Amino acid sequence: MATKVVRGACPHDCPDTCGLVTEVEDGQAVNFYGDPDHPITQGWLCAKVLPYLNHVYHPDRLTQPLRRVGPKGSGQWQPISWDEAIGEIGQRWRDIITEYGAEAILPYSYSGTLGLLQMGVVNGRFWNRLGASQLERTICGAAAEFAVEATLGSRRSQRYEDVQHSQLVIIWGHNPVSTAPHFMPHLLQARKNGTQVVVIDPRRTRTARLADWHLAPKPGSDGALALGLANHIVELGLHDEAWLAQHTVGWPALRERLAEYPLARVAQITGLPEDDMARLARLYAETTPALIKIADGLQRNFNGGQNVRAICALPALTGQYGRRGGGLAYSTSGYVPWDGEAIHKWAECPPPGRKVNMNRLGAALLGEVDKPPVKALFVYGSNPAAIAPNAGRVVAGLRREDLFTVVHELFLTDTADLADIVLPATSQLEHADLHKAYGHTYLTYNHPAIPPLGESKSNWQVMKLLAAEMGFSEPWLQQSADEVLDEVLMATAVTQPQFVGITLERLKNEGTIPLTIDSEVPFADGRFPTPSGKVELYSQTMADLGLDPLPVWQEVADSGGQDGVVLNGHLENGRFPAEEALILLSPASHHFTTSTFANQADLVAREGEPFVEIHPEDAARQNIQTGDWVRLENGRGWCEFRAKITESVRHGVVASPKGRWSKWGNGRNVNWLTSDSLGDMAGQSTFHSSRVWLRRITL
Ligand SMILES: Nc1nc2c(c(=O)[nH]1)N[C@H]1C(S)=C(S)[C@@H](COP(=O)(O)OP(=O)(O)OC[C@H]3O[C@@H](n4cnc5c(=O)[nH]c(N)nc54)[C@H](O)[C@@H]3O)O[C@H]1N2
Ligand SMILES: Nc1nc2c(c(=O)[nH]1)N[C@H]1C(S)=C(S)[C@@H](COP(=O)(O)OP(=O)(O)OC[C@H]3O[C@@H](n4cnc5c(=O)[nH]c(N)nc54)[C@H](O)[C@@H]3O)O[C@H]1N2
Ligand code: SF4
Ligand SMILES: [Mo]
Repeated sequence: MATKVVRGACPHDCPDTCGLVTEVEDGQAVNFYGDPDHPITQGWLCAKVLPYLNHVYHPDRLTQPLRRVGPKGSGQWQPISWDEAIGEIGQRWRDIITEYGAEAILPYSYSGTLGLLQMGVVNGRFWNRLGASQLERTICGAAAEFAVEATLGSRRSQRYEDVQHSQLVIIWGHNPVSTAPHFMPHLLQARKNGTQVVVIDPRRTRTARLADWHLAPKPGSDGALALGLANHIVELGLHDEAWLAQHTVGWPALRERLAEYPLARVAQITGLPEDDMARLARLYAETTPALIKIADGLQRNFNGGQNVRAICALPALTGQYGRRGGGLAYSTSGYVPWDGEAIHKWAECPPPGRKVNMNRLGAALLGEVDKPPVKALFVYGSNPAAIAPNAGRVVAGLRREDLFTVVHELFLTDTADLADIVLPATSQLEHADLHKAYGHTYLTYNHPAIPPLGESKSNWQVMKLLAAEMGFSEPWLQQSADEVLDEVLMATAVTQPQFVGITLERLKNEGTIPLTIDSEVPFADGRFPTPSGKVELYSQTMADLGLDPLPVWQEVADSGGQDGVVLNGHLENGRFPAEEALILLSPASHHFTTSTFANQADLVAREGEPFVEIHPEDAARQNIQTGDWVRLENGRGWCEFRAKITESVRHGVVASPKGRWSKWGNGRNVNWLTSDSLGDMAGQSTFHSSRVWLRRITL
């Protein structure tokens, strides 16, 4: 039988955006592997996506639209046709629009796929035409994006392989072994050649285990650490006055601010020994090129935006920006600004004013948003019942009898369980798309490899059906996938020279094409696309928003859901004693992408039972041993885990990875404990600021 070889792109939330190869026989995918010709992938895939055919052909894949027949959440469904499903959605929406207006409809989506079409365009066109509420997509990295752009003007990073030129790499609150695996071979090669690798993380992560030096500060203390290191560098006279004078705004003011961060004070805040910080400051100042690599984990804190601002100041202090192997590696997203108008059609359909922050979903459904109330929810590419903070409130909101919820999904997730109508979605092997990356600058076209399973349809197909049902006649709501991709590519190339010559036809033929970036080294010309053209240590943008225009460390404590957030002070009252509070981190798991894959038996087996890591000192106080069942609780809720006693978390910190499906762990997961307060910038999530209390339980 003839084997067809089909090239694609990994759609999952990961900076590597791998090239995929699917071998197909008679419409069935029979073999699947990393594209050997993809410059980043180099023929290998991560542990999560390598067994992808188990995901695509999972026996639980949804294949038909379903209508709820029993009470919400009862698991009683009746298969219906697509015509019935779309007709019913249209009827319910029209009634809601008549009574409350279209802003009573809220689309909820995030990163099930990162495709230009199935995420980008799908998030824009139809919802703008409908006039639905806009979702503020702030759950992941909003504060860091905002902080980095305010400071440097754009999100640009050097190429993974350029780490070969770094003499020192500080990986700060980031765990690339799990979350950016294709960076690792380059880092390990560099290390072999003498590059020093330092990891700053309250947990001894898989990445930290491979480093020369691991420092474990208290969560949320990074701003103080960065400013303390900067202060010490200035005290030693190791900063680069000339570079600062030429390339930055606000250095004199920042210099004054730094005096507030002597190492003695910073040691109190971070819990790190003064000597270690002094050594790190000297190492950083005396080693060139020195790279700081961050991602988003570290900024999911109340003070996360300012902490990132403080970190961004360090490479300026020692003149590391613009050097090959130096500076800051955060994201390459700034190189690929798709044409917004082509995606959203704002000119024809100005978006309505009403915005809902996705971190506040539970609160919004329970009445925080009332003009108009949210009466209909349409969820796709996301599993909010499992991944949004303060899950108890999200679930209570989803259980509202008067809320009409549609979930478009591959599986009956925790969220789909609470829907009124479930629509079956295609997997990446079943639809077309185009992918950029946030860790590199290649574009990759995803050819559909196999026909849709059962009656499943892609996000864009569903938008087209809904548009027709609502009577919208705009041609841009009925284009084919390739017509949409072509339009966005062409529109983007008009203003972005890096796209010139990159056509859809070439992408379809060649699979992966690099953008033409004028310099491989970010900011090599010494120009920063900020209003001043310089690194904005002092940011007028921040000042205009009422934020501190200089990097600052703010002490912030979560109330644990007892009575709001306490700024610059300690919470003493409440049901739980403040002195026994622990900080809960819920980082990326190695074998799932947030909740994607957490229903796949082979990967669940490798990840093990839901567990929480506890430092021996914290465990000893309650006589907890590895293997015991423990309950974490706070004012928001509780969840039970197997205890793992380990020194890989610092004391005062417990860690349990994100992404478990609640229905497979006594109906709850870690997000029943997490904070849904917003961070200091851009409406950011604050998962890692969550305070919890620990106790042993007997089952
Ligand atoms: N295997 C796997 N890969 C993934 C994902 C996944 O779920 N699994 N998720 C994807 C997504 S959605 C994203 S956004 C990225 C995230 O990529 P990363 O940011 O690398 O991942 P996280 O585990 O969220 O956070 C990184 C580290 O931050 C640490 N941390 C938390 N709070 C603090 C703090 O206050 N200070 C410091 N210094 N460190 C802190 C955590 O202990 C954690 O080890 O990964 C993507 N890749
Ligand atoms: N406790 C805690 N929670 C967290 C975080 C944390 O650090 N700690 N991190 C947060 C972060 S960084 C992120 S990015 C979010 C991610 O949260 P989500 O964006 O919700 O991501 P996933 O959990 O991967 O769920 C994606 C869903 O989309 C579905 N899907 C995939 N492809 C398609 C498609 O083409 N069409 C449709 N209709 N559906 C599709 C998948 O089956 C899956 O159920 O989680 C957040 N949650
Ligand atoms: S999740 Fe990341 S590393 Fe894994 S295949 Fe996808 S892009 Fe590659
Ligand atoms: Mo994310």
